[in-house]
Amino acid sequence: MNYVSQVLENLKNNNPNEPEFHQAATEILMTLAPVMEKHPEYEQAALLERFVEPERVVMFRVPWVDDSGKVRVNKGYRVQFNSAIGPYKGGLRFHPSVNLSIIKFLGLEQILKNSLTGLPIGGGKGGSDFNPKGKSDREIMNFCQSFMTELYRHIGADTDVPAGDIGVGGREIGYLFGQYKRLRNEHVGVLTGRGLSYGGSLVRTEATGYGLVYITEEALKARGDSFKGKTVIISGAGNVAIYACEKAQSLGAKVVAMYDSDGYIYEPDGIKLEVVKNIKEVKRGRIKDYVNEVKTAKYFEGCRGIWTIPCDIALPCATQNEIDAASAEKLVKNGVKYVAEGANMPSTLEAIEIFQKSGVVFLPAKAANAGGVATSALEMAQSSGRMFWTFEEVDAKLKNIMINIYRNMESAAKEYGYEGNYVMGANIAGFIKVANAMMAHGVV
Ligand code: NDP
Ligand code: 2IT
Repeated sequence: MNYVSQVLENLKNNNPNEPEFHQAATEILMTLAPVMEKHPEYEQAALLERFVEPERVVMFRVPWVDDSGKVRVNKGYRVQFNSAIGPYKGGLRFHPSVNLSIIKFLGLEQILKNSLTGLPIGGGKGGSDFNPKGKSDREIMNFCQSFMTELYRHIGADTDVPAGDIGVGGREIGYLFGQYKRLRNEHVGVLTGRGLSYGGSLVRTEATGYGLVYITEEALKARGDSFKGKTVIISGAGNVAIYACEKAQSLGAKVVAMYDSDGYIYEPDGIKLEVVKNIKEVKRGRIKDYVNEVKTAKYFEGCRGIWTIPCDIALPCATQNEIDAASAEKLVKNGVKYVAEGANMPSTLEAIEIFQKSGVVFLPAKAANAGGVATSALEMAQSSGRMFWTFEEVDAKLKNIMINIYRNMESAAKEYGYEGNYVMGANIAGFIKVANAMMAHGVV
């Protein structure tokens, strides 16, 4: 058995009942075999065994009081996966499905994603099985304060810098930051995605969605094409989905469908984003409310049906494994040409294979959604430099970073003989930098 297969088998045996972690590790490790052949010194140094083992895992109790006065208890997590190239960096997810397997898959992905940005950030991820849906602002604050009351001792501006992810946006980051500042008596860049009045960066809110569209635009451009006139499907109706929609529309695309976890809206004339923003960002409501305001649109219960709508470009921006083999086949049959992942691991391994075999241009998450964390790193730079860049400055840097990611994964894929395979390209390009740093640090 070759080195990568051995490491993968051991990982599965040593971490049973962690299917998402196994899935992410399989996708990554299987593409690294050619790197291991070229660098036998990595095996000697047990580099892969170290790479797949988090440097530190923190799990903790989060007790809080709900509005009726009842005490509730949730699980809290922070996986500090790899700090070879910079402080741990990655979001916090609050969703009832969160468990150790999900946080570890996200953390592993984050190492390579952060490396691809070209900025000095290591990989980490955290969160809780707390469900923010339907909670009052006071309950959200109580929860965030309790969560930070444990987390604060493990993080720091030069140690580990969390940010948002599913269920964690500007409101939650504000409460988390307030509690950190109170406990540490320090106003520093310990979280990103902060409000503009207390150290946040312009464009961070838009960054993941904009970045996703910038890198897809680059892939289109390389093929003599553009977003203009393209039919686009975007899953999700949260932070990433909304700003992917905004940028795609501004480039002339027609976004015809979006969803939340209850169901999807289909609007053949093109979605009116200001209506979605009002429902989601202002009212914290459900996507089905859209059809009350836009009479030409239709609402369908359930999510999977969205992938049966014909489109040129699919941008999955909700959650892991939202595109399975059957959905991928349907998309291909209906003529999809580009799939770019805004969410983390939205396509199953089988779905990826179907896209690649069918000649679909497939841009994997760790490259395609890196704009969010890249802009987080720009927020860190502004914080430590006590500077504040304009929207145009940050946006230009973000675009540049996304174009560079595209070029780097393109050339890494080519160098290893897998031209056009961006899963190979992104994993290899991301890994090499981390591997070089780990080798330089010795056995740690
Ligand atoms: P939000 O919480 O803002 O939005 C998430 C959206 O996805 C909501 O519409 C939500 O619907 C939907 N969703 C979540 N879980 C499910 C599910 N199990 N089934 C169906 N729909 C679901 O999160 P973000 O937009 O920030 O994150 C979306 C994805 O992008 C995640 O995979 C995240 O890891 C990834 N990502 C986020 C970045 C960021 O900067 N925010 C950066 C890079 C990646 P509902 O409200 O009904 O739950
Ligand atoms: O998955 C991700 O890259 C994020 N949720 C953003 C992480 C960050 O630190 O900005």
